Amino acid sequence: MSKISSKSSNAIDLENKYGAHNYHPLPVVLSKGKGVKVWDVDRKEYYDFLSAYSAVNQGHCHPRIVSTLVQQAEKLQLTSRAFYTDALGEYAKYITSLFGYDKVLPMNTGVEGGETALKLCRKWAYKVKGTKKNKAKILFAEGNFWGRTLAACSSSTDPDCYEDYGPFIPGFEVIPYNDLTSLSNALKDENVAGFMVEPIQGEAGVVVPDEGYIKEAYRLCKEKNVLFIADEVQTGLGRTGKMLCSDYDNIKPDILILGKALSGGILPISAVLSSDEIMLTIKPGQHGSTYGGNPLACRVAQVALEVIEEEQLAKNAFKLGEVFRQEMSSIIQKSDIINTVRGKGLLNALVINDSPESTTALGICHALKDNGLLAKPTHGNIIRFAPPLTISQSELLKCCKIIEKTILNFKN
Ligand code: IF1
Repeated sequence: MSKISSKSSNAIDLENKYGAHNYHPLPVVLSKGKGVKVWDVDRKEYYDFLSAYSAVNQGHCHPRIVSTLVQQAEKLQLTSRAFYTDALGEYAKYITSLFGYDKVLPMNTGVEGGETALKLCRKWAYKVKGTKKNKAKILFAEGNFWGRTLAACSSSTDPDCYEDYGPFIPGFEVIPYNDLTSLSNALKDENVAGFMVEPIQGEAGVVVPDEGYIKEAYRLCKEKNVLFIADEVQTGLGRTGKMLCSDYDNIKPDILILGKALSGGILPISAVLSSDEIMLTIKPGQHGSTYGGNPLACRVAQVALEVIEEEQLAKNAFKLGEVFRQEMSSIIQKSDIINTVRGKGLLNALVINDSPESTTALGICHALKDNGLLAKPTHGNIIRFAPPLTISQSELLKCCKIIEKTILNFKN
């Protein structure tokens, strides 16, 4: 591992001294980003293969998004929803027609999107489906990750997420992911109101379910008048090679949750989309947020979506994802430390041939950093590779060479 400069170590010391220790970052101190690249305080260049966990699909500091941010920031930034603005209606019309829903409820972080979706599901259960008060149940998949709130911890199966955060929220039930029999059995309970699921599990290690799992899960839910809630905060907005990962299964989730790249990584913006029947169960004053739907976020989100559409980022992700997995497969032939590559579009992961408790994956990420590419392990032995969707084929092939060189020369 390369020595870090005094500039970097000063920044690291400050963060450690005055910041909470709720992360353990790689020893790199970034100060600039543009497109698929970031630079550290010593002006060393890196390819960003994390994209802030898929929030920077449009590339760092995308010029159109930045200029929209600046223009709106000099005009009107935040009014709260106590008043109307000239931005929210236009944005709401744009995003609902883009994804084919009646209404959008704008929030800020992805987890607030998840919380909003669960509140809508419970409201709908009581007001429309007729579930007995406080009896509504919501299903989640083992390995799910949808944020850090107590509700998110209450549905988590990862001790790092839930340990010592109890007591947990009742009415949540966890079933195995990619297991239709378990889902079908769980749906026998008439109090089940919703099933919230990621079409590909990101944090679990880019776990791609069997072909048709999402489609059949959706059908089973519809059969029982249970809401299918798609958490596309990480998989959405072109990341997996389609606008939505759900598009691979040709289903339209009853509730769709978007976040991260909805702002192109410029500020926290999330959105929950649904039908009038579901959305209008929440009446004025029954849900909201200070910043939700602020004019700055509306203008930024709209242009961030336009960039994805106009630059055909989903198509690029689809094409280059296939190139990436092919390149990784050829490395797997030559190396005994990696055994699997998996993913869709430009959401991929390499499974390291070592135990989840090992530090091999982290060691490889340190070596990748020294070779100019930033990536991070998810669980233990899995390294996620997710560059901005604006990456070119030649940049991608250059990065595959960096990954190959690092893997083949890696000594644990
Ligand atoms: C951290 C993980 C990824 C998400 C999905 C909702 C949210 C996330 C599918 C909540 C957020 C982030 C959170 C961030 C690291 C990152 C992450 F490693 F934590 F699990 F991407 F895989 N649904 N994921 O992935 O969105 O509230 O964060 O805006 O908490 O360390 P958020």
